[in-house]
Amino acid sequence: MLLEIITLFPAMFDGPFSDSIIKRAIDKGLVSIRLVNFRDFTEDKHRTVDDSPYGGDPGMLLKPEPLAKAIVASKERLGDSAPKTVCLSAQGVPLTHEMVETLSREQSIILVCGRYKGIDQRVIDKYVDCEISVGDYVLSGGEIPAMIVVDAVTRLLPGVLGNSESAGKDSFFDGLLSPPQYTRPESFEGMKVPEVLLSGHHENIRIWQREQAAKITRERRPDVWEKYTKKLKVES
Ligand code: 4F9
Repeated sequence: MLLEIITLFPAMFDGPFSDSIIKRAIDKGLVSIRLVNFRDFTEDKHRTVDDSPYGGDPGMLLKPEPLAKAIVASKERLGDSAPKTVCLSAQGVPLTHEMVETLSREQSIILVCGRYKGIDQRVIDKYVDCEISVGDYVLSGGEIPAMIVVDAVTRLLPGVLGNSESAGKDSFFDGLLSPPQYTRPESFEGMKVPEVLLSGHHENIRIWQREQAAKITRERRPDVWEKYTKKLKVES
């Protein structure tokens, strides 16, 4: 997969992309990530990327020309007639595992990281396919959300995870949160590992894990629980 990330702060990505699973995926040639600083697409002496919004609201907006030029340059370089172009913004649709799976099947993706009060709407209308939010809180920009998308998508690419890490049993894979997990020692600061997990009775262990997963999903994420029960009804 080819990724191009359009940002004013390419150095923010150095750390997260130079360790662990993303680094391994890059080293194996399974994903290639190019960082593009759209300030390089300005043409004025001051390399201006922002301007005040029409309508008189306070704060600054990203002006359209440098961003649009950077997106067009990425599209040309990718050689994909229609690379998925995604903007990270608080106005986006909330990211879900299904969206991550869909994105992981793309040949190439352009991620556009907004800053300040956002981006001139005409860039979104003409050049962006979808806007994604990673949660209902305001961040300083789209860079960390872009890292989240890259992490979530990269681990689904064929060959990235080894067998022991396989994505199949992760939270949300089967629509529920993961049950609590334990490792050695059997007793830690007076707290015991639940008896059933030590029993060696695989059927009972699975039943217990299902019950726990259902319980915490119901309690903590009624939204996820509702989606899960609806899906069960459709399937039966
Ligand atoms: C982007 C928040 C994606 C949540 C970008 C300010 C953002 C965001 N998800 N907030 N700029």
